[in-house]
Amino acid sequence: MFQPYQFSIGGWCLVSEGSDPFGEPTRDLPVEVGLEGCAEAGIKFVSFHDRDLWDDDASEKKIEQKVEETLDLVKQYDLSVYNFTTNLFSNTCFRSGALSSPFPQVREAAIVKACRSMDVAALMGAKNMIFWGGREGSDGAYEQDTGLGLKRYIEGIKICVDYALEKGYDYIVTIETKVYEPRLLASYAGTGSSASSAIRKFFPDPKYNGRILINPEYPQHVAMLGLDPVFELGQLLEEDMLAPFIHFGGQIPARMDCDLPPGVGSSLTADFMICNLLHERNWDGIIEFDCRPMRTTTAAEGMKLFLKHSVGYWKMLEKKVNIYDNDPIISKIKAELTQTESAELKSVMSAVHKGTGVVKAVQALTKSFTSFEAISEINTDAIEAHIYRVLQILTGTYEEGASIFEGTRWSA
Ligand code: GLT
Ligand code: MN
Repeated sequence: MFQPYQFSIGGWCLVSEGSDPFGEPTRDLPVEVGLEGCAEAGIKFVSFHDRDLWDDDASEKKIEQKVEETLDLVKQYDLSVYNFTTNLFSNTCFRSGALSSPFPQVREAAIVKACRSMDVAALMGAKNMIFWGGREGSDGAYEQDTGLGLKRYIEGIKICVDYALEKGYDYIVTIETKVYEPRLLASYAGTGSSASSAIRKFFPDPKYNGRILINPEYPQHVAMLGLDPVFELGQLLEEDMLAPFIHFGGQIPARMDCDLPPGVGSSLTADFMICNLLHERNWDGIIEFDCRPMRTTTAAEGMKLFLKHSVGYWKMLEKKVNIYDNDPIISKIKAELTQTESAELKSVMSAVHKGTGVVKAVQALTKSFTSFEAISEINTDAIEAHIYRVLQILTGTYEEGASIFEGTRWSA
């Protein structure tokens, strides 16, 4: 049964003021406007950084009080806290990095702040604790040996994970990947695949299985490199490394992180492929918007419109997934793209999985093989037909569009 996903949003998106490095804030909306907008749009969860709620040097008492106030406030709008995260990038003390800084005093500050946030995450009932390592990188590799920097960063997170495990907290710890920004050159473990391999290397003990995962931000943090997020997504799903939520928004490819509203500046087909792959793989998770209204939006009405658009855009993608799943032309195309393997190929694969008998299996396959010329004769036109039909579904022209398939083997 098709299960539509639920929604969450970063609390910081609701109060974002529209400033950029060259311009002052363009709006000043109380968080209540955003929370009310979430309730109206059907967003059920909201997430916070420690620093969204109190100053870094706040007393324990102040923090406890703020936690209570925040839980009360979100409850008034029928929302609950989904993620908690520690801000290791805004305070000027982290200008040389945080968990990875070459200065031990700065690393100490990062550990103190992050572990304090691990306690708060538990108090707030957060389902996940996010580590976004924006400052864990370099403006030009002048700081330290880059391998050592990575080790410091991931071992810093490991301190926090162990701290939480020893305290018996049951939330998941996630690394949010972004390859550069705010550092100019690179962040350590800045792509989904590099973070995934770092987790394997630094968290080998099975006690960590499923406890430290990756939360990507699609398409922003991948499209900013000019890459297509759906490839990274496939890897994370295949490796069981995908967190139970993704961040979602809009991004112009090959630009700094835009955090535009979903769909704005993005590729509609890539967004569809993300939504489709998550559903095809029966991923059970939540879509957390990490994006904001454009700078030209200044009033409450615009903020609420942005929230409704964000939810509506994702629901539109899911509607397209439903059409795609039930489309007779797509099903014929898909049948060609998902053919069963020959007995010989199956034997090779099972030998590889068993770890023995590969040579014998490849020899049998070679014997049954016809010729490269014969293989070249295979008809691969289904691939192009596939994208044409997807475009028709996405643009709502699939009814009249079906006519271009008439007379072909994919005709309904
Ligand atoms: C920052 C970053 C986001 C992260 C936030 C969590 S902070 O805005 O660009 O993608 O999710 O720390
Ligand atoms: Mn994010």
